Amino acid sequence: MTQVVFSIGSNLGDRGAHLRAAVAGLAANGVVQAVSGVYETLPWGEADQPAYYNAVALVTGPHDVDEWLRIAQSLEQAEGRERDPRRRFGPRTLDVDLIAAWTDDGTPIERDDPDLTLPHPRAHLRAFVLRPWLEIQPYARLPRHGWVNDLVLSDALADDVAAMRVVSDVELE
Ligand code: A4P
Ligand code: MG
Repeated sequence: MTQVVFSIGSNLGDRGAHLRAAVAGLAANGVVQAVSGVYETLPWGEADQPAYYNAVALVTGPHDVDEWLRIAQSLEQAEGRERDPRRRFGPRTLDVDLIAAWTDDGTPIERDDPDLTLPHPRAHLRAFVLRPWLEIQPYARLPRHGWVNDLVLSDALADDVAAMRVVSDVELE
């Protein structure tokens, strides 16, 4: 049994429908304990692409983290995800990333493997991950980086947090 914080994002097609499909797919593989609201966010990494819808889900289930990665990738494929090797941070129908994971005694799972890095190597830089996570877990800690609340309030993320907009007419559960 593991507990995983997933980040889900979409900036192509029916963004809300892709995120709903991701949450339904996670629920089919475990218990979705909480899902954040949906945030519209400016593209991070490559500016020349549409705005994203982003959300975060807290999930427990009888899978190890390698199995969760395969589940995440199969959910992306089911939503028609196509990878463009020239655009590392380019547009996508659905991205499902593992942000952090814990064993059932609450120990953080840390990995430095490029195929699965935990915690996610860019999570601490991303308002679109940390702000929705804070909404569902006010006392969360990002392993290796500390309190999510402190990261959200840091000067480095202030502009990105201010630019996020809550999308009130999309519900994921
Ligand atoms: N991988 C390693 N660690 C992980 C992990 N913790 N979770 C490997 C998921 N995958 C992990 O991922 C590339 C490789 O990372 C995989 O082979 C996997 O084994 P990918 O999903 O195939 O490709 P990607 O999505 O282009 O890469 P990645 O790393 O997921 O991209 P990012 O860094 O997530 O960037 N702006 C906004 N506002 N909102 C977004 O959601 N997303 C991206 C994608 C860029 N800009 C964005 C957003
Ligand atoms: Mg990904």
